[in-house]
Amino acid sequence: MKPQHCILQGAPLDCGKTNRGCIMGPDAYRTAGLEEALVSLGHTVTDIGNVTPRAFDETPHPKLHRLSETIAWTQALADTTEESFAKGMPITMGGDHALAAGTVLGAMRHAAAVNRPLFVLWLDAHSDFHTLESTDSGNLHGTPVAYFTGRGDFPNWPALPAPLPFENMAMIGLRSVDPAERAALQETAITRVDMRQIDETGIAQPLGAFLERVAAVNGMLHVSLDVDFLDPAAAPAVGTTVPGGATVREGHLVMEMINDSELLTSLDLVELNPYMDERGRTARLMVDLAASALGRNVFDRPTRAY
Ligand code: 6HN
Ligand code: MN
Ligand code: MN
Ligand code: MN
Repeated sequence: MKPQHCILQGAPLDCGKTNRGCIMGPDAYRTAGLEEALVSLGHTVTDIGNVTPRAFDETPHPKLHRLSETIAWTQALADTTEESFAKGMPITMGGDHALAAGTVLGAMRHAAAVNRPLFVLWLDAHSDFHTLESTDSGNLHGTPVAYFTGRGDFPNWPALPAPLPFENMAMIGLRSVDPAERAALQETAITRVDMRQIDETGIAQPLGAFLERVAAVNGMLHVSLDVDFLDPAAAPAVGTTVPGGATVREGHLVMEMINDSELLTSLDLVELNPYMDERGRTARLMVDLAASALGRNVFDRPTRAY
């Protein structure tokens, strides 16, 4: 990856689920040395601080948790992300995965302005493909993919320039998909790579095929990395633990392939719950994965305990 101007934006959004703690995520990434890691790789970095949502009025909804707050965050993050694209590469330090509604919308607006297709790589145990109707938990971090692909009604949410085409999306690491999400996914052209496929074919083959499709049309690539993509033994600081996730090696391989592709244009680091971490090990691992996506060589990984 050529030297970039990285725009670190904190998104301490914690409204996408009932368990609290992701509010501390941005400061955990700062403490774990994200900026220093990127600078050491030859990039320049501006940390613009934490985004704040506009004032919102939360009228309790019978099913959906903190809907107005999530909409307010979506607007603020879309606007900030769009502005950050004018300066460099937005790297969003979450915050829970509801933030991706805003960051992907911001990336969509930028892609429309520069007339390039946007692709999204979703690294997650979950598909986050619920609509406001189909969610059974009422937790909106389970809904951003439905929002930005134009599936289901999201009344009062910011309008999309155009829905993200299903063909422009890959989900890798799947192992916890609710029945309604699964039925809906099967009707789409979203590339879905579950842990069984990863075990059978390796992770490099399906990822490489997706990156080739992005490169073939000079696409922009937004990567959304959920902590629970990783196995909880390696990354315990997450509220939605699902055993059997990606290893540290698979995580680094994915990130190194993303770096080699030179396609990355924006990155989300989501779902880190520092309250559940063990002496910062998950925050450090996430920083190291981000560094791999931005050019850290396999031989240059720091020797440090996770
Ligand atoms: N995430 N499918 C579950 C739900 O509550 O709808 C889990 C969502 C997890 C969200 O991965 O960011
Ligand atoms: Mn997620
Ligand atoms: Mn997840
Ligand atoms: Mn669910």
